[in-house]
Amino acid sequence: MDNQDLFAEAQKLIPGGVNSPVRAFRSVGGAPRFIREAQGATITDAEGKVYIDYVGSWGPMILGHSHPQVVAAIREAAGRGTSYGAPTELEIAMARRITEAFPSVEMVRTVSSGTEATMTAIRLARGFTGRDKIIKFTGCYHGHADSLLVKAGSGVATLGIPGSPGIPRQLAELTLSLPYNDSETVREALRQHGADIACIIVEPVAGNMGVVAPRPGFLEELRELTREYGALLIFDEVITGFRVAYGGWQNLAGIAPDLTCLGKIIGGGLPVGALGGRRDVMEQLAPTGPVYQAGTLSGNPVAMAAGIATLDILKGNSYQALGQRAEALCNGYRDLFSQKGIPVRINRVGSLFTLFCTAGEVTDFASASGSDTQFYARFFQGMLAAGVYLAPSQFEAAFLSFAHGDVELARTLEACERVLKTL
Ligand code: KE4
Repeated sequence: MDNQDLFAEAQKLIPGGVNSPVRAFRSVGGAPRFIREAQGATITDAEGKVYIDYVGSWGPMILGHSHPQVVAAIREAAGRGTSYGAPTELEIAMARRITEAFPSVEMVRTVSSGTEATMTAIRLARGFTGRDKIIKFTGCYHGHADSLLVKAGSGVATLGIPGSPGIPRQLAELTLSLPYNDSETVREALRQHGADIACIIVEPVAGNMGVVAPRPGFLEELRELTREYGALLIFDEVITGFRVAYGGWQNLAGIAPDLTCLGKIIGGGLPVGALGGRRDVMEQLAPTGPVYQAGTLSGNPVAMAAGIATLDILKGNSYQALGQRAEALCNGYRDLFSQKGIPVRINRVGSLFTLFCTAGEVTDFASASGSDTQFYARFFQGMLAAGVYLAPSQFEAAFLSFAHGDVELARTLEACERVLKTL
């Protein structure tokens, strides 16, 4: 069957035909591509069409798809059993790698998704501080736990869902969502509610409104303010962890949050999330403390093997070279858009970037929302037809992998040049 037929079939059995909303191509139109396999920098759909992939499973595939050493590690682990529901040496090995890569992380709990990591982190912050209110930032997305689906980014922003039905008002009222990069509003919120704020959770580099870098000083001010008011600072590094550096943004910025959330890359493409941080906080987690959290497949041995293999390869790779390649691609895009007189604002941090179809700076969700999402949809469809698979939403990041070489970058820019001529 072709993509259209598969999509029709899938929609009979799965809401929207997808198991995660942003995959549905709702904001860019057309039928999503049903992927049959992926190798290196490319994915192949059910019709046998090959695309240069800039989604990379939304971040995990930084080494490229089907990396031989990662696949071998998965095969080897699976041959010894796929899940035990008991501790393994692999979980110690994963925890050691994370604590060595993140100096602020003294202890780690692995879970099965980024959502579980952030959901647990705010429960832990509430349990540790005895406070109920939390602060997040509008356009940041931290997974779909109830308290965090307030003015969220990613698929919530893509689909224009104001919040989400199903979240009790009394709970939603405990979440304050403030403008990203605006520490004055944070200062004011803490002046009013400081004694009730359990934590501030932030994407240190926002990836879910499209890529937005922190204004110099913004994160440092959050660190100072949380210390002043006795709230915990949580860095949601699910995207940035092992993406922007071997470690996270915190290593580059020299900031030590109290808790860090991870996911995506640490699973090497298998379901893994993790939270870690200060020992005195983490020890409040069951069974050493009263804050409960659990998971049947937490620390799954096959997922650990995939993640460990991925991290061990990454440790020897050059993030600087990856960033330079991303910069070359973004400069190529900028030149082509400029030659056509089409406004574009490209925000890039390392191998993470977003082409915003707007002329002005994009520094928060309000400015990101000023982008021409209709133009983005036309550009997306043109690139897709030309064999380049971009994020099917203006409010997402593009992810470059170590498997994207000069050939892939040249083909991408050739496609862009052809597509812009048609728009
Ligand atoms: P998951 O539960 O999807 O593993 O992770 C949630 C999450 C937490 N924190 C950040 C910063 C995240 O970006 C995410 C998930 N990212 C989205 C893409 N922007 C996942 C893609 C999807 O929802 O299908």
